[in-house]
Amino acid sequence: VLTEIERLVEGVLNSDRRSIARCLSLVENNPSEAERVISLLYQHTGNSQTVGITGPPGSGKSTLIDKLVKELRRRGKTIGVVAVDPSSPFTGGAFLGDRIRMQELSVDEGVFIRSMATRNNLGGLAKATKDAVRVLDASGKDVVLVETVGAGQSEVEIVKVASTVVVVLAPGLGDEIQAIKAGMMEIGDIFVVNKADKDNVDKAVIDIKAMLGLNQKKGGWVPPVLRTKALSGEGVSELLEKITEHTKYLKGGALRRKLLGRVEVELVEAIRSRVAERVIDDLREEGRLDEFLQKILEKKLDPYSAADVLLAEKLKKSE
Ligand SMILES: Nc1nc2c(ncn2[C@@H]2O[C@H](COP(=O)(O)OP(=O)(O)OP(=O)(O)O)[C@@H](O)[C@H]2O)c(=O)[nH]1
Ligand SMILES: [Mg+2]
Repeated sequence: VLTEIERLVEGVLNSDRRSIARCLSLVENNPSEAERVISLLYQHTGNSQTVGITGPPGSGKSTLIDKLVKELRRRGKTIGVVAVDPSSPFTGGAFLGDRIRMQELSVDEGVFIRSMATRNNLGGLAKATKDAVRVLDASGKDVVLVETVGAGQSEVEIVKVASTVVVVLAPGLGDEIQAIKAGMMEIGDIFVVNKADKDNVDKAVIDIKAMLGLNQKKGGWVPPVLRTKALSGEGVSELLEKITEHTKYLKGGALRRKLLGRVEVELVEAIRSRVAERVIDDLREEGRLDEFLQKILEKKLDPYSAADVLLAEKLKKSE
């Protein structure tokens, strides 16, 4: 007999929409159940092409994704989209538009769109996003697109769930300056100057190329700078060609290195959170947590020494 979680996982693997939706809700709202689901799905992941779309608020990311999805559908691909919106104050205006677009696309069986809630802290959101991508990947989508607003460093981190990162900028508005600040120059594999129907496009392209020249590594992938008009769809198929080119480049060896680095970070994170949880649970059970907190507050103990003491205790107990 299958457990409920096993049935859910089987549904996802069969690309059942309802199972995917339920699984994504778990990932978002129930971290411990989510870990069980991901454990079961894990061996079925890694087959999708994952593409992060990031950039300053309002640069046209959602409009571009809408056009990318339509073009990919024309090419017979199935698609998952995760829209992360950790900074809703910026995006208030665009959200309704996104919703309408999403409804339109979600009638299509080959497309699954999910927007992630904003109530999580950024760390939790990053983890939930990574797992959401895994769910869509395991469900058999050919391509998974992730939209994040690149407004701050931690938001930029989120997009690292993707193998290919597309940075979408728009002319004017000092976006270029914003981009350096947020570290977008380092994470972009492909740069897009959207709203190419506007003035100052050439200047934006030149600026970005100049900045890229500064931190370019020899022998690696040279990030192209493209122009798009997301509203009309102009430049979208060129963007898809570049994404495919980048995927091919990654398969030449760079992907394994990239993924090994990420797997290490993830393993360290998982150990860290489990150890912390166990130590704190013990303390709480024994009714000693408050005592430790008070001591630290009263400067009788510092947090680092407290951690050393508690870890030593825990290790001794488990001998
Ligand atoms: N002129 C022009 N406007 C565009 C173009 N692409 C998008 N826009 C407009 O720019 C505004 C923002 O577009 P969105 O696609 O919502 O931008 P976004 O980057 O997803 O925005 P956030 O998610 O809020 O960060 C909308 O009013 C779009 O219609 C374009 O190529 N040219
Ligand atoms: Mg958007």
